[in-house]
Amino acid sequence: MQNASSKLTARAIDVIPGGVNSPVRAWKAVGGNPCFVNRARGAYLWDADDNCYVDLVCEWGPLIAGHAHPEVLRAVTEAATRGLGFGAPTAIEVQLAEHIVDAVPSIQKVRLVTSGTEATMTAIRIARAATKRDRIVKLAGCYHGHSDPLLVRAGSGAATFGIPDSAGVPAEISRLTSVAEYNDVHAMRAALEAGPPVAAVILEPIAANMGVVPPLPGYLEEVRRITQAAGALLIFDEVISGFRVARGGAQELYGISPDLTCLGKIVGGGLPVGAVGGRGELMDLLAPAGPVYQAGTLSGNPVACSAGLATLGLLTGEAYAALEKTSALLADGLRDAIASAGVHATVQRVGSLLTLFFGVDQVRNFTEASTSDTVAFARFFRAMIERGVYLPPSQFEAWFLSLAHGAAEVERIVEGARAALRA
Ligand code: KE4
Repeated sequence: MQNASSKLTARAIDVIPGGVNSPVRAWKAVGGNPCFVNRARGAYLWDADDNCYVDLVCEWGPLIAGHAHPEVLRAVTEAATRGLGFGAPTAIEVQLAEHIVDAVPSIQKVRLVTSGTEATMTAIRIARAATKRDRIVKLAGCYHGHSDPLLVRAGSGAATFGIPDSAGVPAEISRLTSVAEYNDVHAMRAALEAGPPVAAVILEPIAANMGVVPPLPGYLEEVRRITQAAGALLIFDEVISGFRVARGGAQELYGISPDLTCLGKIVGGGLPVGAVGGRGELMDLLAPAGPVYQAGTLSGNPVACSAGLATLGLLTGEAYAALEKTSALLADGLRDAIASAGVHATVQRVGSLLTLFFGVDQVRNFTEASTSDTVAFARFFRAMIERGVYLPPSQFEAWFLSLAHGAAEVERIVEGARAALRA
């Protein structure tokens, strides 16, 4: 008997490419039919067949306060009754911008957009305008959204010129992006030196798109130093880590000051908001203050901003302490389950971001991440879904916890993992 999700998949595939509006949702990496989600609250979501799961995706990070938090719903409803958007400046955008400026050490001014992709795309354009240079450097395994300059992977040979990582990206664009290995200062130096001067280095200060890979001690400090020496701007893509690992993000956690910061996810509280921020003289390059064009019909949408502001308002010191406690409890429980099952796997965690890697002892970069056992992960994913635990459907994603996850949810996840690892 076809269940509701598979019926919806059949309909979706007829009218939406791959049946989804973002590829990772299709479960290609883990197999099986994706669950269509019907509703969610707190740490739980229910699919179209009313199966209940404890959720470790949390919309890929935004829902750090949990699904449908009453405070956020109240703010959104209140904003919506005054109108959904105006294409004109509103007070709520200023309030959100002021909150971001207050929270993130290196941000003096911020432009609100509607996605992380727009934020990183804009940061690259600002850096190119500010330095009058064209080349950029990104890191293998770091993902910054789907703009052409950033859909690039390492080319062959010492040139370290990038090659397109997607059809439809011109080789001429990719050649302007060099790709280096994460956590490798020599590779970063080589990429900076392997061609004309570089406008910017962009990286996730805590890599979370190859699974969670923390920066090695001293790595970020070295990257800050050599970009400064090379006259290249340092762009921290904190779309995931921003407001996640600390109120001031990874730059507060590690005490590094980038030139530009990209935000997304949590700053929208579940609705579409992205942001790019930095020193005033860099940000004032953006139109209408300066010559760098950037625009958006829904940028700073007041309803979306109200969800973001309400969410940020919930992120107090106590909230981060509670998140840390729950996340540590989960990581310890998973490590214990791995040891009891005698499975070759490891857990890597920074704050409330973690990944369980199969078939490896540690992951410090994309080359090592690529040796993980994705078949084992797929089997584990399916076993966890059957036990009511909804994991990100890929080995190379982060698990996200929220303030709504407590000891009971950790218990359910760890018990599910014990059974799944034995299976
Ligand atoms: P969006 O354009 O998807 O809002 O943000 C792009 C982006 C930028 N930077 C980082 C570090 C990111 O992780 C992302 C998007 N993250 C993925 C999950 N790894 C979003 C999920 C999806 O693509 O559907």
